[in-house]
Amino acid sequence: MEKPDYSRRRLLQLAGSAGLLAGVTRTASAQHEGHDMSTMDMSDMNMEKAAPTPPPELAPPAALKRHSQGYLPVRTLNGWTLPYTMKGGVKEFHLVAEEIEHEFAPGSRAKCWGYNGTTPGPTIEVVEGDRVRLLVTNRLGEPTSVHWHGIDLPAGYDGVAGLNQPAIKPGETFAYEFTLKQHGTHMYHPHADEMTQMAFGMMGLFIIHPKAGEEVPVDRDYAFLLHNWALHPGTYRPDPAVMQDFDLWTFNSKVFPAIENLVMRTGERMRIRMGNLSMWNHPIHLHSNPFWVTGSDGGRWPRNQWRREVTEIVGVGQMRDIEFIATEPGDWAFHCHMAHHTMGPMGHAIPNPAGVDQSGVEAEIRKFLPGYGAMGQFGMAEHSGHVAMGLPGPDNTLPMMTGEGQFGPIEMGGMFTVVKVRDDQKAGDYSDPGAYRYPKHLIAKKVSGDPDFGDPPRRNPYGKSTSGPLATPTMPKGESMPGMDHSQHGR
Ligand SMILES: [Cu+2]
Repeated sequence: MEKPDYSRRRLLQLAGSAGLLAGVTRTASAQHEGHDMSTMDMSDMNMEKAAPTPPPELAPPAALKRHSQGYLPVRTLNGWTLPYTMKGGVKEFHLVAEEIEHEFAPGSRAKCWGYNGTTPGPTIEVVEGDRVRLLVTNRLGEPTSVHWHGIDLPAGYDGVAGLNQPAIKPGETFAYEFTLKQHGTHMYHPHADEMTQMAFGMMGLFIIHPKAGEEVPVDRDYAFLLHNWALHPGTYRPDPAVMQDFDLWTFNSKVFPAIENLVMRTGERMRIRMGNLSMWNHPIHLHSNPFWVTGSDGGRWPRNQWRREVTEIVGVGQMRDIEFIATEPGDWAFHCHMAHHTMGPMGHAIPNPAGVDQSGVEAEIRKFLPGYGAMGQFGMAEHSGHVAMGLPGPDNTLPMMTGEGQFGPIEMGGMFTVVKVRDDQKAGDYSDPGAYRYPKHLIAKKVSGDPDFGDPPRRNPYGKSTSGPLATPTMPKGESMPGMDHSQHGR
């Protein structure tokens, strides 16, 4: 197999990523409209106007100011908060279930279903004690309903079609009305043909702030939903029949590098609220110092129940709140720890190519498929190099690995983003501060290019490597691998 030309590869990667990053920046800087909508008068708007395609792609970035009821609004990652209308002391929200065009990251779009023009739908944000009316208009071709997940309400508003109410037929609007008796991080989603409707993206966050405020205030409050999608390469509709082998793993229906970064100032307290409506549990891991797990659907827990962790599993159908005080500035990875959940689409049924010299096969296949490139002999990292060199993949799909850092490919996709901690990030400023500038004396650096450098203790090596990358191990017939020799244990 031919070794890639690293200098050319790097150049092309940088060129390729410039376009990608431009797209990401546009998305990330365009999420946030002012969240205090309490004074907005929308009462005389007709239905078409009251439930427009939302403006987040057009809205300028804005600092979040406190709501007139005293709470700090959440920042929905890559998302938005639904404005409401006050009607006789009732906060009225209007959701519209509809088909939408959605982009997971530049290069991957699909016909999805969502609410008010987006997946996830807009965040509903209210205060404990509020009375709310939730209008739901069905613009889909099949019946739907909305379940207010985790919310303490009369059974007739729980939203399970057939059990709690007749389904909302296409064209119909239903009203749900109740008083909020609790606070916490919650969700909403359909409870009619939910396998299909959730697989297509129908879900949203429902945040209830405590009426009495919070004993330990937070400076930033992020929220997102975890989801998975079977959007097979070359197709434009998610496949709802898939149960395990998903192609896309998302935070708020976006994959890295299109997921917004989380930003904060050193010393600030950040809360991250996460809900899971996917088909897998996700161990969410934050680099830097440990966080506290402080809450769930059940609201913010008493302080003696807070737990110090670095990874927290968000189970299917669960919510978890974590809180974090940044002590070290820098760019910190924040991702699901299931290694396949930080990857883009890939086949799961191919034979394992690791350690296999495929150069002969490659030459044979090129006779039929010019430009075919074998991959995987030394690991999968070369995939991002192939992508950077412009090797075309199927239509409408993302590379298995993508994302570019200041030192090279990050080789992640899916459920991955960066928490950016800066000493000089202004309070309430959510704009991306750019790549971290590392102090020269506080960064790992190369001390040798010789594979035989030093005299490290090694157990059962294949032999002293002589040059370049690791020699491919060869195993004489009839012998067990040295690493599998159990008589060596404990030596
Ligand atoms: Cu995961």
